Amino acid sequence: MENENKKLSRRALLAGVAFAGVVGTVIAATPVVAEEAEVTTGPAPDLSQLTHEKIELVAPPYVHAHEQATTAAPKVVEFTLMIEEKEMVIDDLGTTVQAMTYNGSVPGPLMVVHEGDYVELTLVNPASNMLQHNIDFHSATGALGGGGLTLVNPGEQVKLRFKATRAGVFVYHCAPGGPMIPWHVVSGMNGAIMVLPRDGLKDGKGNPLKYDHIFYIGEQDYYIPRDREGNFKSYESAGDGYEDMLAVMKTLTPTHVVFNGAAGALTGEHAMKAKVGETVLIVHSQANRDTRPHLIGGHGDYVWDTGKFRNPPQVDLETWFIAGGSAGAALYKFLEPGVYAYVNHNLIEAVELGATAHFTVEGTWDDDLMTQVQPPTPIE
Ligand SMILES: [Cu+2]
Repeated sequence: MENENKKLSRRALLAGVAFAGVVGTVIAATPVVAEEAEVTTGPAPDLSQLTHEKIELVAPPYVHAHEQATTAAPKVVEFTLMIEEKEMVIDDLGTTVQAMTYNGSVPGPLMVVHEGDYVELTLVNPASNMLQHNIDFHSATGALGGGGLTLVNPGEQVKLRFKATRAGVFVYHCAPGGPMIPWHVVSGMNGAIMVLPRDGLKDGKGNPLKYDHIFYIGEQDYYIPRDREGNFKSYESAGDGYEDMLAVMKTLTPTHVVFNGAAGALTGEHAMKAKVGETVLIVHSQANRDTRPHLIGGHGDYVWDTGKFRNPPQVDLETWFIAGGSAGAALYKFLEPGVYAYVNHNLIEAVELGATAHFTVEGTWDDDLMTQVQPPTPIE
């Protein structure tokens, strides 16, 4: 198999289907599911009475404007994701990855709808790209989460509609078949969607919960090959680095674990901002690997660690667990000003591999919650 893999040209990568015989199953062009199971199509839904809303997505950690609760009837919410293959710098050494992105960012943008809405996604794979891509929504039902209906070659676009029937935060990611799946995901091709309950978030006892700000943090593990001297290698295109990256991927040991595409993407001048007394909702996704978010000096007041809003949130958490392939959400009201680090509390991953973000919080210090009773002084 090693030898066969080596023979695969960039052209074969482009036609991901060529991998079918090499490793496992692969998604052929649409319709996929019908090839393996007998499928008939039921009546088309009548959506003619529903209003359509077109949403312009924004790059993480920010999130497009949305209502936290709604009394409106379900809608068809239209999004467009433009696939962009591009070189990205991922640390302060200047290490690069030939990233695969939705809308040019790692992670892709957070989409927000309400339970019962229809998501209508236009997925565009411009001719300037080299690879086949698609999208698997963990919030969608059937056809490999939509992956089986959205495989597009460079120069093609496709439109998928699914009904958002389950409330929560969910990962979406590229899944073009076989070994292409993990490769695209660890090259950055993942994001999240938030399906809010129509009547908004609740505390588990029926009381509404609101947030003043929402931030979307996508955690990304990268597997960057090194040369003989141990320096990170760079490649002309994603395809050129494929075999080397696959070898690193198979060690299951990432070289980088970062938030929003690069070490330092959410620290210093890029820190997220809030004020004392404000409540933030932090949506955290990890499409490939387990993680354990922790807000240093703060808490998770209400945490949906599995990310699904029908489950009551847990309260007062110090650290929470997000399983690889899922997203979680944590609500926290800042009580003290200062800089807060938000980390993956595998502290090696936080400090050495990059998984640290910052919140800068303005306001008045509450001496009752904490004070330095005696500054550092020589021992009496
Ligand atoms: Cu892809």
